[in-house]
Amino acid sequence: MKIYDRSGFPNPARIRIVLAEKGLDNAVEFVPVDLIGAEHKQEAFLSLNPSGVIPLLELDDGTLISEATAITEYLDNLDGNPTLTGNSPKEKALVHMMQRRAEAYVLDPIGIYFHFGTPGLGPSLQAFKSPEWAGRKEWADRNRATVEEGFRYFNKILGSSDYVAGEFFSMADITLFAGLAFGDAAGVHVPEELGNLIAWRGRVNSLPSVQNRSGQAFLPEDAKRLGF
Ligand SMILES: N[C@@H](CCC(=O)N[C@@H](CS)C(=O)NCC(=O)O)C(=O)O
Repeated sequence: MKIYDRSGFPNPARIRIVLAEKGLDNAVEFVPVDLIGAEHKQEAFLSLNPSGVIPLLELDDGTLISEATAITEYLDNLDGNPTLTGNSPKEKALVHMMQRRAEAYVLDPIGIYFHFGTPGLGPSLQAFKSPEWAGRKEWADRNRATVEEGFRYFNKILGSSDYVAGEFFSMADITLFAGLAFGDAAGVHVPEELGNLIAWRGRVNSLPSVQNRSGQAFLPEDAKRLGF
């Protein structure tokens, strides 16, 4: 298997955590994609993934799977013992629902804020992601407000369960964790008063799969270069 990704970025890091959780670190070859140079917006990459984003999984038979959730489902089911996407029908439904909320309330809008409200990954990519237009700042601010509301929502959820979709670590936690890391890189931090969310983040951060995601940290080199 090959995974097209970029060291240190939040969505690829979701898959690094999954690989570590499932003991599959050595089963994949990583193919680096130059996001800052907009390699993923060129025809060669778009022919593999028309969405123009990473991560992208390529199986040995040539099958291409994009979307972190779809890749996670595939990897989680390979050993016949899905631990991250739910085992029973009820667990599967709850993980799916909460992971989608983590994307919709936090990870996706933080991505929009990052690209529309900050210099993003620099001029080469901004030309594709966020061309100049009058409503740009307002769109960024609206998405930032969605993220801040999302933080409060998950703080409430985590007041009555240890993890986002119940009492076990799942794909929903991975999505939210990536969202918080992306938020930090974009300057949207979890407020101190959201104690449940902060405590949960500490618990997730200490998991071996998160500590040891193939030596990757979130946004380190590129974030520094861009001055975050
Ligand atoms: N919904 C996608 C989101 C993937 C995504 O946005 N990846 C980022 C990297 S963290 C990316 O490729 N950004 C570059 C761009 O949007 O041009 C998924 O779950 O895989």
